[in-house]
Amino acid sequence: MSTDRTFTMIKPDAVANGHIGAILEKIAASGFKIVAMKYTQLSLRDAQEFYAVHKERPFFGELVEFMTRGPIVAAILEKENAVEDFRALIGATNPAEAAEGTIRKMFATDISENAVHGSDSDENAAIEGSFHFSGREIY
Ligand code: RTP
Ligand code: MG
Repeated sequence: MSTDRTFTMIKPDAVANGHIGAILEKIAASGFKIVAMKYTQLSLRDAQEFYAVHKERPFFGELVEFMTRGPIVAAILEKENAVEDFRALIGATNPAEAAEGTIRKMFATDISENAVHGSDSDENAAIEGSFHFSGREIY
């Protein structure tokens, strides 16, 4: 995957609250192009593997339960400086600390149920994108 890509998920809380359209609109308006997208649901195993880096954290069980609770939207986004710019667009992990106008400020419930995921490095963007999409699903 090129370094101009990042990976995102619209998490189960935002999907259940009817925010898919508004979030995708904001992503598009911010200059990101969708190069892959699917509506899916993580299995327990998927979520444990995807968030394996957090497995020793106290919130891991809660995180896995939340992320498998309902469907998500997974997508690969393309833009110059995609990883950093997307993290800026979604805002701080805790919506109470997120800047005005960020996706988490607008749509997240709390620090656990925070509406969206964004890769934190080019390396992780590539790993996470490949976790969800095969080469022929990326356009
Ligand atoms: P993400 O990976 O989902 O984009 O979020 P992030 O980088 O902003 O935050 P990270 O530290 O990677 O945490 C991953 C997700 O775990 C949940 N979390 N809950 N209850 C808590 O204290 C807590 N802390 C983190 C959130 O869903 C967070 O996005
Ligand atoms: Mg993270």
